[in-house]
Amino acid sequence: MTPRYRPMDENREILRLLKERGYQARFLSVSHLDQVREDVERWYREGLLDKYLYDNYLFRFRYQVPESFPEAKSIVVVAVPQPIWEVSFAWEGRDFRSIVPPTYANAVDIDQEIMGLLEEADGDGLHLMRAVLPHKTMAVRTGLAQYGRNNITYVPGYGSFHRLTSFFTNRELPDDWQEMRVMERCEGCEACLRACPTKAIAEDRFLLHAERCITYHNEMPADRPFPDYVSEGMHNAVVGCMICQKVCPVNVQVRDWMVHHTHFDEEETRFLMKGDFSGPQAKKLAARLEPLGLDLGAFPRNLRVLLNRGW
Ligand code: B12
Ligand code: SF4
Ligand code: SF4
Repeated sequence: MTPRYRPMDENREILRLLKERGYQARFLSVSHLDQVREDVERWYREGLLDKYLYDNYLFRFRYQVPESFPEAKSIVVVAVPQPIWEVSFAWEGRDFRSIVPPTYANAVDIDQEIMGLLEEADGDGLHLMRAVLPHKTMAVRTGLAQYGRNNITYVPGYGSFHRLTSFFTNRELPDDWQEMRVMERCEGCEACLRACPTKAIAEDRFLLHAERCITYHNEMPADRPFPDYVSEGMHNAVVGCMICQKVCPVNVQVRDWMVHHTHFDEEETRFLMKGDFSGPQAKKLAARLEPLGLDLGAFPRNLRVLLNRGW
């Protein structure tokens, strides 16, 4: 029987089922991993990346073929469209609505779905392994996405409303490696730069001042208080921040794409606000939060500021 996969799959047949789901993808050869490392690490060497950010997010990237997968030849980078998820909380007799931005939810399910679709489209013998690598850098380096001035990536049709993920494969696939590109629409725009309340997006450089981003602070464990320059009125999501994506004209078609996800009743909200997470109720709520990409670690701090400001 002729295998459905051909070496150097120029027709990108391997992506057939992903495309049918509206997912976009590109490839790079593992021979570029040193360059991917350099794209990120040079900023750290130059002292432009915060040490906490590096140690907690970037240090775990592995810019090499995994020891347990020596036959890896290429990486497939995938963009999966995602809406804003609406979450509501009953509190003092009223319902408060808030959001979880695109990309937090369903990470594990999405990876599993993609692996299943790639395997099904390829036929026998495809091996895949999740890549712990900087997905944005690889998405832009393959032309899958372009950077916005806000340092977030944009894909055709869905703007920045997508989750990125990548996988090592044992296939030799077309190499999409190219120069990094910023969207043409950013020229003369600056809407995100003006709107960013903490000046994480700044005039002095393209690279985000990540340690000033609201997301950096509200993703930290809840025992870390917010710094003074992150005031209560700036908070706009249970975790993360949507300000620079909401004002972006490229997102005009997706910015109102919101789907209701979960409601926490008065008793559950009270428990989340208490901050003492022991017993069976904690387990139950952790399970409710998990599909949203959240855990109890962000509570009660993040919810308290939202309820205080009346969202
Ligand atoms: C660390 C991290 C954070 C940190 C730091 C963010 C940052 N910009 O580095 C914090 C906690 C602040 C954060 C926040 C957010 N994050 Co985050 N985060 C990550 C993580 C783990 C790594 C990102 C990374 O590689 N940073 C290192 C820096 C150096 O890389 P970079 O940001 O791509 O910056 C490049 C450009 O600045 C470029 N550059 C610099 N100068 C110039 C000049 C020119 C001309 C050009 C072309 C390029 C260029 O060089 C850099 C390196 O390539 C990824 C997951 C992953 N495994 O990749 C998710 C990820 C990037 N995050 C994501 C999201 C959605 C967010 C938030 C939007 C969440 C939210 N709604 O609140 C915010 C956005 C903040 C922002 N404006 O960037 C998504 C992005 C999806 C998308 N559409 O882009 C990712 C990919 C998660 C995912 N699986 O989908 N995040
Ligand atoms: S708001 Fe303007 S400058 Fe910022 S990413 Fe969007 S188009 Fe680019
Ligand atoms: S996510 Fe919010 S704080 Fe972070 S860069 Fe965008 S607007 Fe600024």
